[in-house]
Amino acid sequence: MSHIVTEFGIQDALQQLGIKALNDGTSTGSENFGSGDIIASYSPVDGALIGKVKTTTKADYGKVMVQATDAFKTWRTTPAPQRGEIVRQFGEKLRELKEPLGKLVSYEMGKSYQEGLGEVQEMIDICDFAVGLSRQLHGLTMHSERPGHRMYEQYHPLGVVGIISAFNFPVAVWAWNTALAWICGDVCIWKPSEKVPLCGIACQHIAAQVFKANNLPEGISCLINGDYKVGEFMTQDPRVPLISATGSVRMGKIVAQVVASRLGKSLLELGGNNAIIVTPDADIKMTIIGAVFGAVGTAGQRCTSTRRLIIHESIYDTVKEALVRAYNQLKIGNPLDENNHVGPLIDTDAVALYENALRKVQEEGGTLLVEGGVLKGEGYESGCYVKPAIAEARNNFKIVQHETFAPVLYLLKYSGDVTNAIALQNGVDQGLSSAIMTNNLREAETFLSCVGSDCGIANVNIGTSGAEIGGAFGGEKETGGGRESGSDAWKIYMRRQTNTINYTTELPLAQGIKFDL
Ligand code: UN1
Repeated sequence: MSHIVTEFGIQDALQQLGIKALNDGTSTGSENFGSGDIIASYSPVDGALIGKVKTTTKADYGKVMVQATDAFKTWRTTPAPQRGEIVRQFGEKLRELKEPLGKLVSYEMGKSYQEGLGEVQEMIDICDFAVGLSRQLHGLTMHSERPGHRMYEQYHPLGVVGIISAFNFPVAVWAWNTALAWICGDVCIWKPSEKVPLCGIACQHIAAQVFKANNLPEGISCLINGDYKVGEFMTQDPRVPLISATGSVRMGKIVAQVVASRLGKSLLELGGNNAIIVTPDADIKMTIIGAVFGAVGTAGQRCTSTRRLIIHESIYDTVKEALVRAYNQLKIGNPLDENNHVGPLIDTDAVALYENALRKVQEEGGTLLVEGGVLKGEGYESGCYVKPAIAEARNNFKIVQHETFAPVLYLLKYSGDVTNAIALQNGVDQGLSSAIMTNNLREAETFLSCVGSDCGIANVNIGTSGAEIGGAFGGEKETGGGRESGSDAWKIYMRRQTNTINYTTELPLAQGIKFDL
């Protein structure tokens, strides 16, 4: 047993979450969820086997679908505020279990414990948001052109919502979707990333307890496990009207096409290639904090991570030197140890992609300012720890155009006014998050205007990551166009119906058409 498991209380956390500790080759907490091949979950923190999970076969999926569709019959007729009450209880359970769940997120995924707690906090926040929303699922009323007629629209539950989530936010992204879908009257089937299956099982246990305590069917929340083939059970299934998928652009293009071929709806939250523009009017201290957290937080594995810094030539050297100084102070190591800033990448495949990016940027003519490299030796036995790197590059390099899910930051120089920086910022295929650091109102407003950033998220004087749940989250272009979480994102989880009611004894037709019999 790894010392990290004991020293950092992982064992207790697993117990509190109802996940049987093992390393003995049997399945954990997954008895109800599958009879297929077994996937093992290894921690990128210390390389230890945390648990094994049975995957979902096509036959298992069939049973899950029966449970889900049955549960939908009960759930859709439960009044929305009562559904909100269930979500409130789920949020309360998350408050109780914030520490163990945050710890599991940190240990299974590799992000810092603080970020693990932050992720659970996002779940709690979206529950609170959804509770209020459960009394506000309102449509509009319109005036009818016909006398004695009333016209309005209302929103009804959609049915079974399929959620496919990525490893980097193993619990929060599911919660953004499921908390809203639940209050909307939908039931959910979730396929978490096969890299973090125990986080999925922990969440399923929490949800199941709440449903049981309220005599509700567990089918309101279903979990399936496995790789993309298991995801295909849902994307191909016409009984699943909405697929919400988070992950790579490559994955999203496949999901979008499969779902569109059966005219289903998809909500896609795909890759980003996020930049911060640093203008001559930027506060340098704030810039460095925002850029460093954006680039190295979650070891550069957020879809909102800062990948490019677009710096004005007049302050380029100042920013560059301050950044290098800050990078030299970064502590890399066990993410459960709060002294460390940066934890491991998710696995050694991710390490290979990181190394590839460093190689490619040099081949294309870039220069490494902070070299990076894979860490070896005590504490780094998992082989997943890398040093955050900075490279001077150009926006048209192929590798700069590509999202590498690792802590590699590209510095790009611009001259002239802010429109040149905006052109660079927009000059990529992705369109998730963007930011400008400036105290100049003209620059800030130009950046936010319709000729400014083309991203779904555009920030002034904060970094690209760490969006709050209250706003709609998502992006344009290859990021997929979906919006999750706050604002009116709930509408995608419902079907809209327009109703016209005639309370007269006449039957006038619209558009003035006469049809006398
Ligand atoms: C993601 O990386 O898929 O804005 C989600 C952020 C977080 C969510 C990131 N609230 O960085």
